[in-house]
Amino acid sequence: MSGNCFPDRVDRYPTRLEKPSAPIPRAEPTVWGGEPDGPLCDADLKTIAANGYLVRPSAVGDNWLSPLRDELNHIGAQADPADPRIIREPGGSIRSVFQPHLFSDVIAEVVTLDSVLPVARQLLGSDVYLHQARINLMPGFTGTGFYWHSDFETWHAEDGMPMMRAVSCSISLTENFAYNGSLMVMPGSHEIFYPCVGTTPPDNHTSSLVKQEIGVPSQATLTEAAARFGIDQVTGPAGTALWFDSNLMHGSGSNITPFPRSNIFLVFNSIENRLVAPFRAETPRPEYLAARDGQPFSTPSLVQ
Ligand code: 6CS
Ligand code: FE
Repeated sequence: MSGNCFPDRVDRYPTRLEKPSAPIPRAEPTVWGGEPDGPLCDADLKTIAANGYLVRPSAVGDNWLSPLRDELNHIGAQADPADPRIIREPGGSIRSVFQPHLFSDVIAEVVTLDSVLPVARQLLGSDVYLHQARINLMPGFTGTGFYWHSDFETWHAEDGMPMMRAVSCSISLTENFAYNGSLMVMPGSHEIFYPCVGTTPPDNHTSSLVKQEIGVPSQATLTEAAARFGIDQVTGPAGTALWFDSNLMHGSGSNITPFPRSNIFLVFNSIENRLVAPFRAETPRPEYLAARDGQPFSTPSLVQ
């Protein structure tokens, strides 16, 4: 398929094109709420607005970490081989599990912690719902990474997310060192949308979740972006939350160390940014990858 499936719709961020196209400056704010709207102070809000990401240690207390790790092992052990929500590495080990909050009450509780939901609401300045939730498991020795990408590029093209008004919260369950496949980000890159070359094949998600090949910038684009923004590596102890904007350029290398890396990954979208038909794919991805009828969280925790 080529071109916009819905030519009458305004597509502010055209991507999956036939040939390279110039970068597009971001139109929307990154931070939609202010200091009175949630737990983040003005300095935190300025940091994420400028860099596109914010690291918050101790988002999940130590008492949560071993139950959560147990849940991950439990989900892995119980996994139905036919369940499409379980994504495996080519070698067979589990790479990601989508909708883990439906497998585990403990994981569901994490979503509504004071260090999680109210932050998402503050950043997006509205009620929010879960667009996507997953656990990522990067085992020692054999874990493979994620190539450079902007999440928004996929969510816009394949899921029909209209605007950059979504934020991801990645909570580490193991220590992130510089050497065990921790996330690399290009600080400030969330301000630029880099259109990608190549049309979306049918059922792209059946391969892209193991190895993304469509919707990744060219090497020339990444070279320019890295020269402009630099690369930060996000390290920190288990329990740290990394908040990052939907359009931040990020990726990770493989993990050949013995130290596994696992995290709970929650994507919040504003209820004012609900999905429409995909901008560059014939059919929407399944609900477990991109919620179309996600329920807004109606009982926000009180801000202390
Ligand atoms: O497909 C998704 O929703 C997410 N996963 C990958 C590998 N790339 C785009 C986005 O981050
Ligand atoms: Fe990503």
